[in-house]
Amino acid sequence: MTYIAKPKFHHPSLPKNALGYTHRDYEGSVSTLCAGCGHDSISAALIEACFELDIEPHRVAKLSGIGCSSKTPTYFLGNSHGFNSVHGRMPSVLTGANLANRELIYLGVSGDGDSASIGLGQFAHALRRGVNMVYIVENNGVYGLTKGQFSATADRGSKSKRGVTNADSAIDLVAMALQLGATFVARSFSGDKEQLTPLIKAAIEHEGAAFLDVISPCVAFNNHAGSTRSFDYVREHNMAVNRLDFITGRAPITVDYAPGAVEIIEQHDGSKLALRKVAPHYDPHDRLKALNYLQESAAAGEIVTGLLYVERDSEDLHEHLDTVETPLNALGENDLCPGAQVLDKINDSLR
Ligand SMILES: Cc1ncc(C[n+]2csc(CCOP(=O)(O)OP(=O)(O)O)c2C)c(N)n1
Ligand code: SF4
Ligand SMILES: [Mg+2]
Repeated sequence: MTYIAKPKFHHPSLPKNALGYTHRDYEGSVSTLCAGCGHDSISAALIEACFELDIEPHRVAKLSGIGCSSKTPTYFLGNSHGFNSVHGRMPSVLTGANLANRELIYLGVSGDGDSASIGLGQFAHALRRGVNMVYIVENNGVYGLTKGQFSATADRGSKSKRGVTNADSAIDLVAMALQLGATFVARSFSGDKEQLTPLIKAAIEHEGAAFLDVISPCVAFNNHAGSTRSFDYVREHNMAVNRLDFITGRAPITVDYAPGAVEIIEQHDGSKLALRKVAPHYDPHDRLKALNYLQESAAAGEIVTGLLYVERDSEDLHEHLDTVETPLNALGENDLCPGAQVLDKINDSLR
């Protein structure tokens, strides 16, 4: 793989965040993806979200599988931890890393091929276990890296670049995430940075399994007439149910909202989400209704985007397992090897 170095020079007037970092400090290598690929816009939104949240880059761990989408962690957060794993195996590697050190922010970056085919089982179990992470699928309906075969998320009846019709039913990862118990579920579009950036920020601050399905057109293999993942198609059929403003715990709510138009949702860390309802009757706290709404809208040919579900009192895997707060590599010998008496006590309790 080739890496293109970026010039080190920073313009002195670049805006800085509370840590004194500029956007440049959150960037990675120059992208080697096709010009115009939706995935690059998602990288840009991730950079923006981490800059705006004043995240120290060393607190982030990026994990991915295989695919053009899974290559993208090289192109953002170059000063963070990263692990490019095996095709479809990102969720288990992320789960292991998270169990070993809960102090990091985990970004799992995957593709529709990576998560809906070879990695479908891994996707399912990471979400049902409530691993504290942001799981992003950069969904283009094809295997971009291997030259554009239909993926399992491609709609039945949609056409490939060569005109072949897809006869298989599509897997809707959002519907699956809802059914599997993810506590934060959203869909967005790589071409809508205004919607995507606050969703990423909210997902990062969410405690538990946050799933983000981002429609991300592949300009090389799936951006033609007959595709349901092209820029034109998604723009025409995008139906946002709400718009999100992310407000950190420190900042008072200064925006003046019309009464009834906005719901304020508090998160564990004190941050707040101001949810502006576009579809007035859509309730993002009702898992079952969300599932129904999605399926009805899909049948009507609409692509529903926005914050689709959020659980107010979410929990994560560490709470379920009652694990120790300290990262495992920081535990001393006395903690790890508490002696024969303690071992006898444990053995006795199991007899
Ligand atoms: C075990 C294994 N099987 C198959 C492949 C071939 N392969 C590489 S990437 C890919 C699919 C990528 O599709 P997706 O996850 O949607 O990413 P995109 O390139 O579309 O972003 C496949 C099948 C592989 N690398 N490893
Ligand atoms: S092949 Fe498609 S998914 Fe891969 S970089 Fe090019 S446009 Fe993006
Ligand atoms: Mg893909």
